[in-house]
Amino acid sequence: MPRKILHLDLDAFFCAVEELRDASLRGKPFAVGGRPETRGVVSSCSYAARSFGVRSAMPMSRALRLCPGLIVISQHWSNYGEMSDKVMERLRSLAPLVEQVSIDEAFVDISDMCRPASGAAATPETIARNLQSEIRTDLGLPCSIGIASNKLVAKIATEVGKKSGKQGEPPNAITLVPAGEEAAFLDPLPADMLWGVGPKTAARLAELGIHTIGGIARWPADDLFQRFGENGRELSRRARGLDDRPVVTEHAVKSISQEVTFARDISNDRALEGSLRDLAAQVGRRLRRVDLAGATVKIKIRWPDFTTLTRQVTLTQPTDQDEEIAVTAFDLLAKVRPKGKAVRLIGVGVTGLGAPVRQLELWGEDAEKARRLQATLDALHERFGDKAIRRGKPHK
Ligand code: TTP
Ligand code: MG
Ligand code: MG
Repeated sequence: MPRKILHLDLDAFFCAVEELRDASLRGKPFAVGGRPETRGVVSSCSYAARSFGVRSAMPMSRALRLCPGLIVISQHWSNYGEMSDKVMERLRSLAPLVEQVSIDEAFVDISDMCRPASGAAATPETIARNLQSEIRTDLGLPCSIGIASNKLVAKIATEVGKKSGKQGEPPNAITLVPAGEEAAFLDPLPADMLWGVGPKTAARLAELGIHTIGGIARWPADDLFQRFGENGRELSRRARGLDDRPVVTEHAVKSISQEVTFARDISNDRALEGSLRDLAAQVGRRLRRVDLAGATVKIKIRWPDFTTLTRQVTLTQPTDQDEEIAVTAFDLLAKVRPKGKAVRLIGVGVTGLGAPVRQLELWGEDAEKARRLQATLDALHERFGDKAIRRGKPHK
């Protein structure tokens, strides 16, 4: 029996949440992201803005040139997290096998719901329609859904649906790929829509005259292996619509990170430490909200010449504490940064996520005190916002 995998991705997610805060934004060209004067980039843009060529990850200054009337809204992270949690909860009440892959996106294995075991089995189409209209009516958010026999094709189905929407409006698409038609569905699509085809691989494929996924599927698999190694073999399988990865519920989130690009390059140690501390606090808060801790702390640095490096270290025990993340990040920074060297971008993240260790004896009294302080700070932040309160200098 082929599986039935549903993939859901919210339409212009951050923008949709902003429209709930301010209904007058509806239908207007607007973007959520950083201010243009601080080298901000677009996080999410409304479908009306997309008609002007505005896209995610584009510098906000460029977005404004493309769309002069663009309204720029700054991010309200806690709202996005809250709405994302509600959507995921909704999915988990639909079926037990839910894999969240990003803040606004998840796979659900609905195979069991479609089996005619006890009386009338639902069709994938009804499941998708009902889910979409519930999320729209109860949570106020538009979404697009793809359904296929595996994750790879379901995700691409969602993307194809989003592209076929009416110009200037959230697509609200539902796209079904019947079992057996995977390869035919993928055949005409551009090669770079296939997972594993980045810009470099796409360019090398184009040199061979391969521009579509079907082109990859028809190319001899041995030759793809010769040219691209193991990835080539995988590409050949995927291009034919084959993917047997299961939907996994645990540790769907692989890493949590936060970064900032400075308006002007920064060489002052204290300013850098201050930024790292802010970023560590955001990472810590996001960890605690989803009840996870990270075993590995990493930093990312971009120098003024745009060269970028990352460094990481694995702790003896996973942490979800701002202070520990910050201090570890300072140490990593001190190791790679020559004194006084200017920095363009800095980021902090954690990976190796798992359940936080909570046993008292492993922590000791000081750690327990620190955690209670952290919980109090979290509660204050929730009530009064980010800048309301912060600790003094970190103790090394
Ligand atoms: P996406 O699902 O990629 O984009 P979207 O929901 O805004 O629009 P659509 O799916 O309809 O194409 O990302 C989900 C959210 O993640 C997005 O609303 C904002 C955030 N995000 C960023 O902050 N930076 C980015 O570069 C991207 C791509 C997304
Ligand atoms: Mg989305
Ligand atoms: Mg998404």
